[in-house]
Amino acid sequence: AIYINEPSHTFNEYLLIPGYSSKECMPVNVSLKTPLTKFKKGEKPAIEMSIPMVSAIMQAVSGEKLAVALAKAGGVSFIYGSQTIEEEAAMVASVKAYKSGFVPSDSNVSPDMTMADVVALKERTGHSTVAVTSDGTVNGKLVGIVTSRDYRVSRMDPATKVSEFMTPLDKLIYAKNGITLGEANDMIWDKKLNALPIVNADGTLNSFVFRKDYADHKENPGEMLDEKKRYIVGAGINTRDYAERVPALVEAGADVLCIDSSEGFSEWQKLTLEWIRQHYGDTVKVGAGNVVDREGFNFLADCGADFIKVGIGGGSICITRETKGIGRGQATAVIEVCKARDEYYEKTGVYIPVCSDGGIVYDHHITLALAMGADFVMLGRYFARFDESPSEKVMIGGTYVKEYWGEGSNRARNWQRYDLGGAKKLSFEEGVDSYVPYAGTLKENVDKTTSKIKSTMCNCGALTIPELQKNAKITLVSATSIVEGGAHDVIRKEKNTTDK
Ligand code: MZP
Repeated sequence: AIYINEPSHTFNEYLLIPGYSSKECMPVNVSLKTPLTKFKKGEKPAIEMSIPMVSAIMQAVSGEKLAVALAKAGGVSFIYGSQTIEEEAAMVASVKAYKSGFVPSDSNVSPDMTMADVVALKERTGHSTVAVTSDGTVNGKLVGIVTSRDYRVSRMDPATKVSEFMTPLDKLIYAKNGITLGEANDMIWDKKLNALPIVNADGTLNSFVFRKDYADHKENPGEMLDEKKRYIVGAGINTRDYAERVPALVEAGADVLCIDSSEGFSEWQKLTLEWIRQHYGDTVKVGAGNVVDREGFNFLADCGADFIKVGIGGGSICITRETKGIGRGQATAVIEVCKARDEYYEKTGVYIPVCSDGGIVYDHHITLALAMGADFVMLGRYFARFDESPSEKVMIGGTYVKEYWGEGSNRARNWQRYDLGGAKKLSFEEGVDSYVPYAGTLKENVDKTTSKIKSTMCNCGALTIPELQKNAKITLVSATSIVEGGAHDVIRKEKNTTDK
């Protein structure tokens, strides 16, 4: 046997050491954009996400409702594969049938920011118009806009406050949500605007219609603003019925697939990837996994995976380590695989995104996973807690909880995930059936989580995920200092169990 004498570690055994934060290091300037699929040096990935979060390929997590909510928030869901091919394809098709509105502008500032902040924001997003909302978020009330002309003037005095330069609401041309694209376009041209803000009934910003939006959609001026664009959705596949399942999912409109397996360093994954490449070339994007070391990563990279998932045994509902004695501490696995990914990129010029799958307990574990090199994380327990997950919400002991069960539990019976050939059945359980605290809507939770990630990134002096990966300083902590990390030596008045 080969012995690795260094213990493998979990995220909870690490902390980030703050780096230098310049005055540009404000959450509003942080971009969480990240690649989902591989790309060559100098090229762009076929699919990018606005937030580094995807939902687990699980019955209790990724149905069509959650997929739409997560796509709206900028991430991607992978519809679960432990259902018939027809059922899974129908779920994918129903997500694709939703039509998204014009994407809400990510250019939001609050009135008390400076024009230097606006200029930085404009340069980052490329938008000609910036929304000024009461608190700088898309949920705040629209109180004004700052246009390209204002930036030019403000360059002379970047310290000026936005409130002094913005066009206030009472002087503003804006439209109520529900008008047609043709009507919006007429207003844009009549009033010589670059962009028309659209507000919801409660006065919050819904979106901007830019001239470019009209150019992209002008063949259909009657289209209601809420139409045309489709949400990105992924779907899980297995290594048994891919010859039937993949065509059905592609036909239904799946944008990306992922082989769902508890252990991905196998010939079964190679055969699946080969079949997809033979039949679809590179047009069908497919992730593979899960692996926990350099050899596993290199194998799947050479087989042609579009992204590679890391994690064995760390999932909240997973008992694989207890039942089979296989696995690796999630942080150690991510660190080693990401190092292999960087070496592969150096050698081949092909960047294969790495997904850290399972074991995220606190929001800051996401930031740690990213700092350790992951491009995005896959979460099950986290999303299962929300209104949009497919599972039942029940009251237990006076509190609302949602059901959450593993794919390797007798309830899900996803034998294909654990398949090593042989009988088509789950011989023993590798997952449990459980409850998780109910936590409300996806949007409010994802907003809170991403704002924590952005805030930590600012403390580390990073405005993008690649900057965090390059510059983060990470320290192992002792068992005693983990205790010091929570509230201690006080009697807490109350604890919100859903707020991590
Ligand atoms: P978590 O976010 O709940 O900690 O972990 C979710 C991940 O656990 C999934 O993405 C999947 O990789 C893994 N999983 C799903 N079912 C089981 C099981 O029954 C499991 N053992 O380990």
